[in-house]
Amino acid sequence: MNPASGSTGFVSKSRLGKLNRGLSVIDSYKLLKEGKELTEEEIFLASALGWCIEWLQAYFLVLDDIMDSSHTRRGQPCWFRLPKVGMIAANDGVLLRNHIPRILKNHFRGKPYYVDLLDLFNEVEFQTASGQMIDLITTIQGEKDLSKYTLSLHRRIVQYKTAYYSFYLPVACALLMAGEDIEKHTDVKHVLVEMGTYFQVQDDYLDCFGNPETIGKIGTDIEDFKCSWLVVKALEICNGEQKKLLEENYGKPDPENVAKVKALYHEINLQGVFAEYESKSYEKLTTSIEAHPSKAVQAVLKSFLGKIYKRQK
Ligand code: GPP
Ligand code: MG
Ligand code: MG
Ligand code: MG
Repeated sequence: MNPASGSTGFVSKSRLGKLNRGLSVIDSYKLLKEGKELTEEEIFLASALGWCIEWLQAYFLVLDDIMDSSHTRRGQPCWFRLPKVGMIAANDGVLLRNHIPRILKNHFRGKPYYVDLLDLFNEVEFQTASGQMIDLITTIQGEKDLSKYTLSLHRRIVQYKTAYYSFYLPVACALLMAGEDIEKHTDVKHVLVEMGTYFQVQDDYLDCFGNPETIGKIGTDIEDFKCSWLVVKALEICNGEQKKLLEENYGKPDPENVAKVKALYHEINLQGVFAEYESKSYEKLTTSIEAHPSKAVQAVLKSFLGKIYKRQK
């Protein structure tokens, strides 16, 4: 029985991943085909690529939760938190990752775009691990200095750790399947990276202001001294006294310190600042999408944006 199903055998939706990234490959491919009925083989192959992205995501999350000392994921304890799992989770992560080249070899070996697919997954994994590295080394104990937390550092982190694998990768898979040269689609990549940046700002926002029941995870960014969009914005807005409060309380595990940071976020109305950022980002992204010459590509990008705008989870 699936461990998520409990005694009823019924798997509650909130305890599963949303599969957004995987499903986006199929959606994007359909839109690129402009209404032409897909063959069974095409649906199968697009689904296989979608699953490759889901394995990649599972691998990242299992390891990210260890690195972030997180507690819950998808409404359950993080995998490494299970007493019988512990650090075996690190090897499980590697096994999850190994599904990707195996699936690609099984189903795409004979395709003209096989090498490009392998290269794409390798490159995106490298970008993500590089972003994760910057995310982690900015929080090193003993070097806790909030003055380095700027929007440009935040942007670099989130672009690499989130945007490439979550947004560019599904569309790049669909483009390769459609016989396109992805090197020629730098404008599409640019819009998707912008969208991925907006998506991670939402993730940072939900870490503090989201409902753990809905997002399936308990935030740890304040405790972990993360270069979150919230702390960067707070530092921009705060007066001297408020900055001192942040310096004294940010990055400490004690719930009392965390509560003080959250109270400050409320006091300076970070929720309002985020709401404004959200609508401005939506407008900017829509303008960039509408500037694209292909209606099919516009449809792919608009469908992505529609899925994440004002998301609560
Ligand atoms: C999201 O950061 C980034 C990742 C999941 C990439 C991890 C990359 C590795 C190479 C392990 P996050 O920590 O804010 O995500 P969440 O809020 O879901 O924990
Ligand atoms: Mg995390
Ligand atoms: Mg992380
Ligand atoms: Mg997060």
